[in-house]
Amino acid sequence: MENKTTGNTRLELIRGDIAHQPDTDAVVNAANAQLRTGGGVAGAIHRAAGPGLEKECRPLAPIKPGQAVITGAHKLPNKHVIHCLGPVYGRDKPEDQLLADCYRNAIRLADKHGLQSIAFPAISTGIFGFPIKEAAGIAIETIMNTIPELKNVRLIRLVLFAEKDLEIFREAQERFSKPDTP
Ligand code: AR6
Repeated sequence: MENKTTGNTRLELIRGDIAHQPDTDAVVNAANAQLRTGGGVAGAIHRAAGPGLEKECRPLAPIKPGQAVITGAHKLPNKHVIHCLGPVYGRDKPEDQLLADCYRNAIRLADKHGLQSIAFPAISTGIFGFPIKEAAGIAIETIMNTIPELKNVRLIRLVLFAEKDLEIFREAQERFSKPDTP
């Protein structure tokens, strides 16, 4: 586990399942535009939350790439689910800015709702095809640059499904904290 503290907010990188983060106020869903259950993260979250989540989502859809919306967590152990639509790599442009918008908008939404902790998956890096190394750099940079404006969020956790993805995110964190290292 890798921890970095900036001001009063900690960024934590772990390997795990986004649907099993009982100690964070919110978990982020890598959603589809219709906020329906799907594969990957969305499948895991909707399965664990139960059908009430999709019902609550219905009037909030469709959402646009980069947008984030908040719902209850239903049968998940968290208080809320924040649903983000990541960009489809090669289709939704500019994809780097849209991915940054996801992280920024989700964190701001959590902060606005007075939440203290939020867990993210690696948005867009599965079915949506965003190269993981590039996505990791954008995620880390956006999170670190958003931290100074936060009033409530004290923990931001990135939950990586695979050990190799965790390594890539750790390297991105190193690059961010030591930008001059080749
Ligand atoms: N916990 C943490 N990470 C996971 C989990 C999990 N349970 N399952 C997969 N990952 P994806 P996207 C990783 O495809 O690319 C859905 O069908 C996975 O290895 O879930 O944003 C939606 O309905 C990958 O690194 O999200 C959308 O249509 C990352 O999480 C579409 O897929 C994201 O993979 C969204 O695609």
